[in-house]
Amino acid sequence: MNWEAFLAPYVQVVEELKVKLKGMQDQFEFESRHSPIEFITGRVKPVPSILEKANRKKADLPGLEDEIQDIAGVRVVCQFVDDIYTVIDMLRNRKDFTIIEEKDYISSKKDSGYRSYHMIISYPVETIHGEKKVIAEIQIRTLAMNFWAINEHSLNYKYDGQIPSNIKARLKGAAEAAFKLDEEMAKIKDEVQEAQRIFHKNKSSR
Ligand code: 0O2
Ligand code: 0O2
Repeated sequence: MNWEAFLAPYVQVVEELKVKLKGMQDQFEFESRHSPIEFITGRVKPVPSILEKANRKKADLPGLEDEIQDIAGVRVVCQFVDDIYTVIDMLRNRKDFTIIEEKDYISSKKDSGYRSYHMIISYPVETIHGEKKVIAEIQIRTLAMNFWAINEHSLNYKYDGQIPSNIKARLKGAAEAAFKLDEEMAKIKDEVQEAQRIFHKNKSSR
């Protein structure tokens, strides 16, 4: 298997999506509007993780591209929960890819406590052999959801997916605390945005 050749279109998708999403973020800033996007990250899944997931899903190499939907992954991190829905609406209105599936782990969190909104998209990439449709996953989450997920992810690595039950229980508690933090921040969002508007007005009238 020539992994470099296989992964090349995925590398391109991640790069293109990062540029496009960062472009959306910049436009909000040019217009002095609150950007629903705080930051963007992305990665192509490392080969050992692809093989491990293929094994877990009992996917054969030819079917790999359909079975593993997050070989190309881009993450959009937002300040507030309702920013997530603004981002979702903007993504639904785009014409440069099609949405295959949406997974709402915000209204129905996973057993682990994981919260996030996932969009699985089909993204057309131009290759020297013509257009290739590549499946990619966009994860949209708040800073608090992201903080929880990266810590839980590290622990999963440490314990090889078998997190001890006392730590699992703590993680569930931490997920609830992150959820409460998002709720509390939502309540003062208007205050924060009004302060930002006043700040911009004063700055531009100077
Ligand atoms: P792990 O634990 O093995 O995942 P940049 O130059 O900043 O654009 P960079 O530095 O290569 O890009 O990485 P980035 O985009 O900041 O990502 C940092 C970490 O977040 C990486 O973890 C990625 O695996 C993970 N990550 C980022 N975006 C996604 C995504 O959309 N999906 C998934 N599943 N993971 C993502 P590490 O450090 O490789 O460690
Ligand atoms: P990594 O290391 O981040 O790349 P499905 O076919 O829907 O059952 P799949 O593809 O696992 O299976 O979909 P799902 O559950 O939507 O998860 C896709 C990605 O979401 C994961 O990729 C993680 O990045 C993230 N995710 C899902 N559940 C959790 C969780 O409980 N904790 C954390 N921290 N992240 C989660 P990978 O390939 O599992 O991992």
